[in-house]
Amino acid sequence: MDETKIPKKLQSDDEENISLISSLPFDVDFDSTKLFKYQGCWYDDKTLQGVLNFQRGFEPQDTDIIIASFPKSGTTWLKALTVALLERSKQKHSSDDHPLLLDNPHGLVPFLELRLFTETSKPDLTSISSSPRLFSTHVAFQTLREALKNSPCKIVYVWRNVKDVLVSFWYFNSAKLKIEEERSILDSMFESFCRGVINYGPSWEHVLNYWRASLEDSKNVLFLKYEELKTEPRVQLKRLAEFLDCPFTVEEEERGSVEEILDLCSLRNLKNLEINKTGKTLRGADHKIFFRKGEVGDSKNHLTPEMEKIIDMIIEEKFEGSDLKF
Ligand code: PAP
Repeated sequence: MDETKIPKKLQSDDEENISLISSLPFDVDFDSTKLFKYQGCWYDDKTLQGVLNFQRGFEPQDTDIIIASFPKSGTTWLKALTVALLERSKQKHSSDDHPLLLDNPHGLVPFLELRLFTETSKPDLTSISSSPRLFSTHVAFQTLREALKNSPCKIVYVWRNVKDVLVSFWYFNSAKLKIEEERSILDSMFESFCRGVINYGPSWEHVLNYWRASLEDSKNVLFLKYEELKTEPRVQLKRLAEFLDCPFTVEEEERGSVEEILDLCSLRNLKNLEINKTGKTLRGADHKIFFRKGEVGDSKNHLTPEMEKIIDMIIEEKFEGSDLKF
């Protein structure tokens, strides 16, 4: 491409990013991708460019809601639940025009660093019509906080047992590459996870930093656990609704709105929607690969007892002093 045709802002974003990235410590992950350590968190080059653009250019609105997570921790589910909660206040839908029937949760709640800010620090966000605006991110809390520039946006974080995260990631990665799940890849991913050198890792730092933030600022940071969403979905959904200032009314509860949303957003339902069976994200990933089993403890079927023991020991040590447990 002729350089003179690249918008000026984009050129200077790229130059600033490349110069910063080249000064950072680096390492390689399970598939030899070079990762760079930025603000305590590892990112591949392309992701990090999006992170830097986001930090530099995001103009938060006080009403924004940010869904945050370490990848494979329940992001898609939480996006669906949040969309469904907020839709209640909008005009009545007919049975077939609910946003979740028309688009995948990732299309409805765009990633900041992975979609909106990948190319530029000044994307045009005027077409985002939802109010409040809904965004998502996998970036570390310290990085998100800087990007939010003291704006009191609401952050909802979901975390999950890292052993299930690892296995989910293995399946996702194979599905994305359209290859069989290979044991050797899981073994290499395990090693990367344990070293913490994985995109957005270390996973324990990710969780701990959002957890601390939720203690310090419970009005603006909600900390949810995937396993609790599974075991007590009603309680957790109502917690989310209250946090987002849209609690269920008595009439809604009597009418079964809580169950309706849980059913709409269930893995079984979302997985079987036409849009999720056949559609693709803007980045070209099949929607269907975001929906698999959604089981707690599926890692037992894939990790050896020795692998489990090693992860348990790492997490026990890292979570010491917190009340976090898998
Ligand atoms: P992402 O970070 O790439 O968006 P994310 O949605 O966090 O992925 O994680 C995908 C996991 O959530 C999958 O778990 P599994 O591999 O263990 O099965 C997926 O099945 C699960 N998942 C997706 N949607 C739902 C849902 N509606 N309810 C429960 N689990 C879900």
